[in-house]
Amino acid sequence: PQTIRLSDYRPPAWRVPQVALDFNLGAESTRVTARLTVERNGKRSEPLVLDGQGLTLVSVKRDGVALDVQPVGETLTIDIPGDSAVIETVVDIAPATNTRLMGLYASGGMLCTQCEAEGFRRITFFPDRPDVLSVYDVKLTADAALYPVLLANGNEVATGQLPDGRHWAQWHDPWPKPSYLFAAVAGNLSPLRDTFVTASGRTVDLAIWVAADDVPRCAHAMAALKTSMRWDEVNYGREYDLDRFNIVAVGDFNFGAMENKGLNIFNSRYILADADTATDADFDAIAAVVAHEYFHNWTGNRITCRDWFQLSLKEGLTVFRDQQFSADQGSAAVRRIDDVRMLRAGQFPEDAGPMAHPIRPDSYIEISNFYTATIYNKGAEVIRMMATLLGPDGFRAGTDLYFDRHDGQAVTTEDFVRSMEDASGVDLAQFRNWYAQAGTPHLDARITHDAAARTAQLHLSQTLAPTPGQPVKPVMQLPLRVALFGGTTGKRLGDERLVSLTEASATIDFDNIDEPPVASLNRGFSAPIIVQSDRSRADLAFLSAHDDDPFARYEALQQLGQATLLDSGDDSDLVAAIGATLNSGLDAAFIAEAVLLPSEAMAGDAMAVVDVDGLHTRREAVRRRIGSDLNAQWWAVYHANNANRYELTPEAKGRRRLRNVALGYLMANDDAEAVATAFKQFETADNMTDRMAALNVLSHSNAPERDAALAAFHARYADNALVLDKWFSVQAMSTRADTPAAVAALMTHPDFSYTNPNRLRALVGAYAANQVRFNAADGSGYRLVADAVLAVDALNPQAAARLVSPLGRWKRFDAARAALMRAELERIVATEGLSKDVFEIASKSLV
Ligand code: HT7
Ligand code: ZN
Repeated sequence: PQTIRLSDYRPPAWRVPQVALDFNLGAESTRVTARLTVERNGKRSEPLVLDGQGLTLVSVKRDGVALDVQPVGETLTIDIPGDSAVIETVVDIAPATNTRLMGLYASGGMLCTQCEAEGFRRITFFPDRPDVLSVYDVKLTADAALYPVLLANGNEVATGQLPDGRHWAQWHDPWPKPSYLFAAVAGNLSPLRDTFVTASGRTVDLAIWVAADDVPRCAHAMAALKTSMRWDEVNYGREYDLDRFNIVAVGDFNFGAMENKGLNIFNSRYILADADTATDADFDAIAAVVAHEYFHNWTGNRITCRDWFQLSLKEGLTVFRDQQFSADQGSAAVRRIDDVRMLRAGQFPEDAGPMAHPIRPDSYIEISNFYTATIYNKGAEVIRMMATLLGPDGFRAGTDLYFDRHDGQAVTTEDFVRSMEDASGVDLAQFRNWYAQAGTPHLDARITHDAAARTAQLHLSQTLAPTPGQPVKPVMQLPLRVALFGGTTGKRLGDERLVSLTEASATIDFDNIDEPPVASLNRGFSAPIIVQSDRSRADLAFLSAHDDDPFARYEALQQLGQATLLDSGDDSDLVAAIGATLNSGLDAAFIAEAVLLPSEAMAGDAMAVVDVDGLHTRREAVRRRIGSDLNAQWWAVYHANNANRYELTPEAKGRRRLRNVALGYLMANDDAEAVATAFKQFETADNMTDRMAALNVLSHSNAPERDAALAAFHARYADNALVLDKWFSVQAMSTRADTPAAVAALMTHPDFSYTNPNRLRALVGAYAANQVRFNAADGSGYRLVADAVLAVDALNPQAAARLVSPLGRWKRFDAARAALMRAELERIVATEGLSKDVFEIASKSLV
């Protein structure tokens, strides 16, 4: 397959200011007539080249005259003698057999589109690249009984009935947009409606479209949408710009959601929620994703990407904005902990592995493979660092300038950074390395104290290991929030400082230090790096009790936990620190996160070679010790946080979380009282958070209640696909030794399906994240995942490719496991007819 390179970028030879699309919709066959007004871009002499994939071409006309042209491969080339023309193409497509879920496809009786990144070419011939912006007029015609609702981008301008039982709707989107933001939906859908009055007084009609029975489950998403709309006005000065905003939820979707202009399409898991079917984490994820897609209206839609190498321009910035939004809705500290946990679990391993790439990559084979944690989450961290360096006013001035300067354009990450610099006067020359360099910087920090001089020195040095294609790394600019605490008084010694480390090493001086200091480093996780320091276990325990930055306080306890998992020594200081945190009187949500041990995956990442079984044994032993030594405290926490009735407030969510963390520790020793308590909670819970938490702790146990709970859960939710996903996941994540066999059996369960990405992720994706059981020494986990990759690749290459990366981590494991993983990768690469999606990840993983 061909490699696409940033260095080969050229502006389009032809612009397409106007597009008129006419869809004659049917699940088996849809006819698409496209009229493109095309204009030569400056002095370019090339013919018009249109992308098209899987289209049956019926006819082509240039200025009304039929042309005898045929596509070659996946392009259709049309000679145009003058500087402009109207090109009309007619194609047939087959939504019902579109299992890739890209382009126009059928899901749950409806027809819907997904065009990002390159799906529009599966609908009609078009220059399918983000720097071609067009105004769209769209007519949809369909059977009125099967598809009573017809939606597209923008505003509805006309509707009509036809004598044959069909009907039509005409939509106009006044805002020029790239083809990846096109959307259309036809279905038997019902709306949850509302309105929003913008800051300037315009009323916007809002609707979330779902199956009629699901309408009551849309209230939370609607509330989140309205909160997001106001938040963007207040925090970024951004107002919504159409009369309507529609959201449609679909059951089959490759990703979380899609920000199509005025017509967002969502994976139903990020819309549908009520207390009986969704956990607190689901509710939070819904609000975050609704906000994320809404915020794209400015960061992505009004200002879009010049090319797909600039993907982080919209994704990193929009994730940063959704993180800020979520932080404003509840505990900012807990949100930051969650963001960092996700970064460490998903992005750090990617940055240390064979697919490591900068947030602005240089090349790709398949762009769908680059919707990664690096582009999204590290991209957000890079924006956050700029916000830290510029300060709140400088950052806001920077985004204001960016919106003013580039509204209506397709731009680059460089354009964004320049706006930041120009508005703030802050030089970001060295900072730009973050866009071009892959890998996670390591920072070494040591503190010395001169009691006589009353000074302390913080000695910092940074390194960045080579990554594929980047053997030598420049020095990075690291914004580090640091503070010192008095080891005797426990007080902060002076103000927090923002250190901008621009050298390979530096010493930071502190004055008036009268007692031995303990350093609080990278507070708030101000830079996305790995910190190694000379802080002792006692220092970490001290910070876990005294640090006034909540993230740093959490981090101190996590590092103590990590040290405990990696040593075989005494763990009493950890147990004591957890006990003290339980008694700290801090917010329940914070305590719940702080007292959890790092995951096996996280601890494994810190080892030269992951000791799969040793780590599992050690972590379980430490958990049992924490469970038994603090047994009375866990019971007290469990009972004290029992709510009388369900509420969805931040406080109630925090209490549920802490109570369920307590239940996990109580279950660590599998004792009869804890099992009975978990089963009772499972049976009597009035909400999914508590029911699922109980099922989760039971899933690891050998008690007979486990199977009873799993069976009851399945029976209760047999008709709810999103909840059944949880049933599959909880079994795939079980630490029980029989999990590999259980997962193999679940692959043949009547409710399992290779074609639904949510179900696939719920079973195979969850299993691949179960470090101790996926990495079973006999290689059965690797074989199962590779088999799934090959089975899914024939249906949905994007979904298949996402399952490959766990096998790409072979260098991190012992020789026997590495050989087994490589063998599966080799088997995948040798398979005939492999998609370029899977080929790219599997072949790069073998290097
Ligand atoms: N911008 C959207 C990306 C997306 C996507 C990418 C590849 C294949 C399918 C997809 N569906 C949506 C989602 C977002 O970041 O908001
Ligand atoms: Zn996005």
